[in-house]
Amino acid sequence: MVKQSKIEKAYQLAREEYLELGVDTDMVIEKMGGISISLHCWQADDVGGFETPGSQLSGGGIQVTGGYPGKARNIDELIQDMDKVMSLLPGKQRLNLHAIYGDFAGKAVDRDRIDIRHFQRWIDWAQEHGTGLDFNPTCFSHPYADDGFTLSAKNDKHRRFWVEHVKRCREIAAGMGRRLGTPSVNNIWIPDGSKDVPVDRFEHRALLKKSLDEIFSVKYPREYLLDSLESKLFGIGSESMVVGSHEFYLAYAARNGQMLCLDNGHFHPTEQVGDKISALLQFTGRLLLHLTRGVRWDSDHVVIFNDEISLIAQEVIRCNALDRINIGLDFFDASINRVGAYVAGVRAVQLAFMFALLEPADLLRNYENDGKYFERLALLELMKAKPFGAVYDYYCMINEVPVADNYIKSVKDYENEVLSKRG
Ligand code: RNT
Ligand code: ZN
Repeated sequence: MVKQSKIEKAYQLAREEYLELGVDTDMVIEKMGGISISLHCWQADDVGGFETPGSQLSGGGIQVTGGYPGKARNIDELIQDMDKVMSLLPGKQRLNLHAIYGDFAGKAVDRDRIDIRHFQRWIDWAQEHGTGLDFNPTCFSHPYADDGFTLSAKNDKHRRFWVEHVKRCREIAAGMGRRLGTPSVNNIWIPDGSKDVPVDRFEHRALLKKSLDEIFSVKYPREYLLDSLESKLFGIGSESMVVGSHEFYLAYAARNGQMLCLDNGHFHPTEQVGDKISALLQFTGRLLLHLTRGVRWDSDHVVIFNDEISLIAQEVIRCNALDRINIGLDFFDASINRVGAYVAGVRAVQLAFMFALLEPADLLRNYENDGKYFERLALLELMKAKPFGAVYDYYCMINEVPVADNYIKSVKDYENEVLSKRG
C-alpha cells in the first residue's frame, strides 16, 4: 500500500523538479483530465459479440489467442466489466462498440437489419455515466465475409448487404451522438484483401470507392457523427493485397473530409506512426488513433508504455493537437485477466500522454531553433529519468482510484469474486 502522505510528498518534489524546467505539473494534471480514451469493448470477450450465444471471432484476418477464464458472455457481464475497468482509471473514458455488441434479446438480427433500438441499453449506460459512445461496423465473422470481400466484393448481393450494414451503423452512431451530446466516431475497417497475388486490384478498389460514395451520400451533422477510415498493410489471409490500403483511404479521406484512423499495428514495423501525425494534420481535420502493440506482426497485444506509443503521444502534444485527435485502443489479449489487460493498457496510454505533457517544450524548441542538437538530445534523455511516475500517482490519488500497484489487487479481487465464477 502506498501512503497518501508519501504520494503527496513525492509529488511536491516532482513538481519542483519540473518547475525548474518551466513545466507546470498542476497544469499537466488539469490537461490529463480532459484526455478521454475510447475503451474498445471487444477486449472483454475476445471480439465475440452478442449476435448468438457463444459468438466467436472468425475471419477478417485478426486473431485472438489465449483462453483465460472469465470472459464476458453477455451484455450484463460486459457492462459489469466495463464498470470495473472504469472504476480503476483516473479521468473520464468513452466506450467504443462494435455493431455485434447490440442488445438483440435472443433474436437473430442480421447486420443489414440493426438499428438504434438494439443499442438503447448502451445509450442509457453512457447517459448514466455522463460519457460518449463510439461505433464500428462489423464486416467480419459473417458468412458474407467468408470469401474475404465485403464493401469491395464483386458479388453484388454481398456488397450491397455490407453497404446497408455500414449505412445503418452510421445512422446508429449519429443517433448516439445526438442523444449523448458528444459526436460518435464511426470507424470503418474492412478485412477485404487477398492471400495470394491478385490480378485485379483495380476493380476491388473501384468497388470500395463506389461503396464508400454510396455510404457517405447520406449526410449527418458533425456534432453527431464523425466518420473515420482505417487502413491496413496486411492481415492473416490478406498478405498479398489489402483493398483498403493506406494510400487508398488517405486519398479518399483527404478528398472527402473523413477522419483517418491510424492503427499503429497496421504499418510496416519500421514505419513510425508518430511521424505521420504532423503530416496528416496538414490535410485532415481530425485523426483517430487505434493504439495497440504489434509483436512481430499486427498481433494486438496489450499496449505498454513503449517508444512507439510515447512518440505518438509526444507528436500529438507537440502538434498542439489534443482537440483534433480521438484516442481509441485496439488490442485483444485472451491470455491474461481481461479486465486487468484494459487497465494496464489504458494506464500505459495515460502515462505516455502525461510524459509528453511533461516535456519542457519551450526549452527543447529553443535548443532546436538554435541548432543546439547535443543539448536537445541530452535533455530528451534526461527527461526519461524525471519523476513522472510520481505525477501519475498523484493524478490517480486525487481522482480517488487505486494508486500504482494497488490496482493489481483490485483486479485480482474482481477475478476471485466475479470472473472466476463465470462458466
Ligand atoms: C483490424 C483492425 C480493426 C479491428 C477492430 C476489431 O486489424 O485493427 O480496428 O481490430 O475493429
Ligand atoms: Zn484497429
